[in-house]
Amino acid sequence: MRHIVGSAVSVAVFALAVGAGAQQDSKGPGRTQVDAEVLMKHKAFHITQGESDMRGILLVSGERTDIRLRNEDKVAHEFVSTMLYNRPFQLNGAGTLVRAPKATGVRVGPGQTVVLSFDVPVDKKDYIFEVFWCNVHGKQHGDAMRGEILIVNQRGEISGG
Ligand SMILES: [Cu+2]
Repeated sequence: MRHIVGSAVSVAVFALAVGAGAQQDSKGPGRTQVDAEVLMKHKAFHITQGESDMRGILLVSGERTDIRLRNEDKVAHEFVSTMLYNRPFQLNGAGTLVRAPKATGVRVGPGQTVVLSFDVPVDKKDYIFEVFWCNVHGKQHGDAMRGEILIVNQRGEISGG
């Protein structure tokens, strides 16, 4: 009997440790480059990478995109978005699929890191807005755990807008 399961687990633990580690070595070998990173801390979202001018997440339409979700709180948080509704995406890490009305997302346990991978939607408009929220702490307007995603056709196209 081969210990395939055992080695898979140690790889997963290593990946998690790297993901939760220092933010400085983002270009180091073995570390996945992501397009955006959202830190969940003190029951708020903090966009630590890939932030738009409007303090939302900036994405480019049609591009394969990775968003890292890091939960540093002691409670579970969710990243649920209208952008992911009816859209295939991959989860890397210990996340659970979450469905809400007209939105889909992932639940991230305390201290966990999950990477979401998907193709950013394409639209005829120059830019479109989508929203994201934690379905536990951000359901109401005015709650802290809500945010916006700005999708542009090309990088830098709306500078000045
Ligand atoms: Cu939450």
